[in-house]
Amino acid sequence: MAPLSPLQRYRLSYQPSLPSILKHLTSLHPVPQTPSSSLPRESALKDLFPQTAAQPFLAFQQGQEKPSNPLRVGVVLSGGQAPGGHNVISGLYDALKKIHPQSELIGFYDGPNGIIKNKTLAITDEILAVYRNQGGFDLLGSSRTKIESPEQFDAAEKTIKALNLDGLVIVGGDDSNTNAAFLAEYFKRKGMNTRVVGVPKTIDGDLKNEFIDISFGFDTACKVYSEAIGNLLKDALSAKKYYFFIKLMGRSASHIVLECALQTHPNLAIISEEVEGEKQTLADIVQQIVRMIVARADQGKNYGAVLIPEGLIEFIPEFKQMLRELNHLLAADPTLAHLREQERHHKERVHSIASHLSEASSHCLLGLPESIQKQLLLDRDPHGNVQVSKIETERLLIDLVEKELNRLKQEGKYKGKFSSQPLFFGYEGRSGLPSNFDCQYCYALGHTAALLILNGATGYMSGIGNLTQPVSDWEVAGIPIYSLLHQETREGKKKAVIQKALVDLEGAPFAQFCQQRAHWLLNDDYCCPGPIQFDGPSELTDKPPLTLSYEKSAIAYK
Ligand code: FBP
Repeated sequence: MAPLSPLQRYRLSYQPSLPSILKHLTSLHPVPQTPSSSLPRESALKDLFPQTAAQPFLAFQQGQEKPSNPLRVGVVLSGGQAPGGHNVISGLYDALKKIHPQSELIGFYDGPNGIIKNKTLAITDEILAVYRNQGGFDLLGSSRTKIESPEQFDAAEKTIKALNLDGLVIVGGDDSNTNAAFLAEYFKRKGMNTRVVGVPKTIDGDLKNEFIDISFGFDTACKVYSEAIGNLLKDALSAKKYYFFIKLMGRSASHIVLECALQTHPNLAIISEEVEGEKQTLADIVQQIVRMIVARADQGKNYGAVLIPEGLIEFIPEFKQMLRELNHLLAADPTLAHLREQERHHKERVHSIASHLSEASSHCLLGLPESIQKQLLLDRDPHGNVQVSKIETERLLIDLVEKELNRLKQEGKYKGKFSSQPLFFGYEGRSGLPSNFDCQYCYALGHTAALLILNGATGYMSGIGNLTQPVSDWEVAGIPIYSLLHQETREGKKKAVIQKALVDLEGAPFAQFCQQRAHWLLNDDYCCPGPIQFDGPSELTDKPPLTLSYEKSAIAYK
């Protein structure tokens, strides 16, 4: 393991608080709520989950103490890193040891690959001691491998049987938790007693719904980005010479942009869901930025900042259609996949691909700069998604804005100076030292996963509610993953997946943003949140995300 900095060492001694209800795990009893099968569902979905579709939501209440045998549980980290992953593991480990001191926790290396290949690490007090409250996923590593083919299911079954596991905890986003639901169904069908439990992870914040307040990692990542954005805004105000075009991670939804905008007050923040809702074209977005720059230049201000969501391109109607066609085409035609590898003849290659697209999509693709065309044609991720983090939307926008400003300058309609800096904040937020909020949330999620396994629940997600209240009042639940599934077209095929939660344009956080944004446009109302605080008044150390607080207070006032 790499050496620890003084702050990392100091954080090892932080003891996350637990919700009161989780303090006596072995005396908690599940209380079944509404069965998830009573929710409206396409019958194709029900057919995929004959064993697990009818499971109820689970609440827990204190009852008689029930001693348990030792449990053997496996844990895997899946997908992109999110701050707090190590605390899910430490919460799970501590809970298993409380349930029975001889319980064992076995970590799988390299994400789901480790399950397929049976690559494991027996987790001990000593191993865990240097990972408590630390960022990253480096204890076990991670991957985006999906357990999908019959051979992979077979390999997973062999591993789980060889290790004789009572439970398997899958820490992941929407795709990984979907995978957890399929594995739970498969194990049950095979008569295996291994319970599969998911934990909601992703910095993107799009794994949430009426049962899940927020995925872990979102809070820390947004605080890391907001610190940097706040500093850039101060720099803009000091030097008065740059426009910062800052792309922020979040493959689909704009939750990160919305949260960071509310924390820092940039001059403009683009919300992909609004772009789609209002059917804005790329030209409309460019015009919106240009209008802001011209208006500020009229006040003698030639500096500022624009926040851009990573997934923007997929929400612009003309791009959405083109990407749908491209995904379908590249998934179906191996000849084109081969062409993708021939880097030298880009023009020829892109024209050949465009000739298979509709007229509008072909026009859209051919009208883009070569660098963006190349990025759009890169290999899809294992889930069939375009790798939006590799598409330099911030540079595309700068390019188009600059052209338009030059045109206006020639017409005498713009007299300012435009000097820009493209930035992308993504990976640096995914492995930061987790905030107190994420440390405590993850520790509680780990405990709840152990509780679900102890109570024989499979195909469930670990759920913690009431997150804007003091930790002692947080609530605990088992959420049937089936209840979160719907059918979606991926790589040209219908698939059961957990629906990503996009920014709700009717919701309280977006309403807050709309109320303030006109003011941010011209005024320098910049806010500098500074670095994550671990010690001090709880107002500084334990604040949940602003978007979550606005959502919860809106519910309270309904
Ligand atoms: P998860 O959904 O797996 O948590 O990952 C989200 C994310 O961080 C996105 O914001 C980003 O687009 C993507 O991962 C980048 O993936 P990769 O690590 O494969 O480059």
